Amino acid sequence: MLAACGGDYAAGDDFDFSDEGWELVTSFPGPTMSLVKDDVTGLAPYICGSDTGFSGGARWQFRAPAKYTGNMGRAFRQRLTWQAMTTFQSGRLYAENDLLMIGRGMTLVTTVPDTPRATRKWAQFSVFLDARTPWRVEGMVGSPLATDDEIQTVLRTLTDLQLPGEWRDGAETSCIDLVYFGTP
Ligand SMILES: [Ca+2]
Repeated sequence: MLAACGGDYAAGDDFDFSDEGWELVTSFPGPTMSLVKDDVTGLAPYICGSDTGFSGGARWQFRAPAKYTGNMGRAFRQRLTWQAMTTFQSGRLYAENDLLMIGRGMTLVTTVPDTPRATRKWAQFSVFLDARTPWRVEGMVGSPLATDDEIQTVLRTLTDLQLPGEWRDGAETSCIDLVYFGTP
């Protein structure tokens, strides 16, 4: 475990120095990622994705860099926490967006509700890295709830972690900060 910024976690980012290798996951052309190094709120730095409007059926996500992957078994029964903020002019709010963990042979998805409803207002998010959060097994009939064993297996063989990015069907700039994976 690393001990930094006053907390324990398996991997984390506050974006103080760079975008740390985060990227956007998108199935359509358009959204671009940026590192905001300074802003009037004094809350920078953080990373953002900007899109120009409705993106079709699939929403875009933030993909965590390599340090969040590999054997992350020590994150089991801990939490993933982060903050998100969105800036928008118009468009409808999505009710939720997906959070994905992909391990060897299995993709787990949970939907994250309570999107940031006001423009430029940071919101705190937290999910459990165990069955206390309803992780669903994607690609299986009925998308059954994942068991603790399945979640632990995915964490031990993690190849991809994707946090919600897009929150609206209109143009937006949506940002994340203070990501801590495997934190108490
Ligand atoms: Ca959008």
